[in-house]
Amino acid sequence: MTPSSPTAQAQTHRTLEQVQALLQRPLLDLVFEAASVHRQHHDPRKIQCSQLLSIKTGACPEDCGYCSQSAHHNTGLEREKLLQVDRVLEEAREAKQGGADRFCMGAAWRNVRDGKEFDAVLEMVKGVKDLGLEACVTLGMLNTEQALRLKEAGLDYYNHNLDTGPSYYDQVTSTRCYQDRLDTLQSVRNAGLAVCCGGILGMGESLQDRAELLLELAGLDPQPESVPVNRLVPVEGTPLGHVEPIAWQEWVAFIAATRILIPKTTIRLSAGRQELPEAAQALCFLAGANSIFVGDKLLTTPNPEPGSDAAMLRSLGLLAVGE
Ligand code: SAM
Ligand code: DTB
Ligand code: SF4
Repeated sequence: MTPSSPTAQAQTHRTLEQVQALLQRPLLDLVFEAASVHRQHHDPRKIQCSQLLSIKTGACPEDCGYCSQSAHHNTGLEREKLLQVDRVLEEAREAKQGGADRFCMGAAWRNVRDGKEFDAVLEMVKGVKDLGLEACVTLGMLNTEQALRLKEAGLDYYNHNLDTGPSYYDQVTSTRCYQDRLDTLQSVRNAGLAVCCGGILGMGESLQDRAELLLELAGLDPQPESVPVNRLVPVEGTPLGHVEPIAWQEWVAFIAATRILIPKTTIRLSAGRQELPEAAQALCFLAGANSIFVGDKLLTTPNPEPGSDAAMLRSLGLLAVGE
């Protein structure tokens, strides 16, 4: 699949060159346009708040170069078996009390396998829904039948990221290919689940790779309901553990371009907010970001303290959806 495939172009009416040019526009012009698009489709004061929990940690057979949980890297992370359903629901209850409106459960699996563990995940999804939260899971690859079982359990979103553009993908992960990711996204769609699909900036990719990723995301038909934009969290022991962090301006530009190309989606400032000054986060919200991860931990790495996030939102006149 090339980034300038007919589907991608028909959806966005943009070529790879045009998306690259968009990412390179003077930043404040780009933010201004994105903010206008954002205000046509969304209430600019509302911020959707998701909370993450790693329900099965480490020892993943995939070799994603950024990931603390890959068995191929020596990150010192303690591996854990699948958590008990009750424990997960206790965490979900606390997340709701803390102001989250969606609970996202992540497992370090290459793919979903039918059996007791998947049945337990279905119980977790049901329990999270019974608490009145939206439910999202990210479990690696799956087929349509498995996606349908998640849908029947009440799942709202399935997260499965394309991570980067197709040309750069094999530099980041070698144990699967881009088409595997697209196939899983299709299974998710077949089951009628909402798609949460985004990527990571700052893995040494070029501007063209970022433009390719944007074209792929915008070319999904229908476009994803949710786009998480992660800034690489460098993890010691991974091949990307010492990559120079990208400038915040590049994150803002990517978010603005995402808002212009995928106007109706929810854009999440995902991993990497910890190191991002609040003023830069404010610019991201202006450029169309309307979601964050809350809680002091992502899956295995730290996230800003809940109190400081609440204060940031208040200071910007923004409201958590659950408030
Ligand atoms: N194993 C499943 C998969 O790969 O789809 C689900 C869990 S995986 C940890 C979810 C996503 O987290 C990845 O696709 C990647 O985009 C993001 N992620 C993982 N480690 C990261 C890091 N160090 N920095 C930024 N994003 C990261
Ligand atoms: C996504 O795009 N980002 C989240 C979620 N989807 C699963 C994960 C971020 C993980 C950051 C590294 C860690 O904490 O292990
Ligand atoms: Fe495994 Fe997902 Fe981490 Fe890749 S990103 S190593 S698939 S947990």
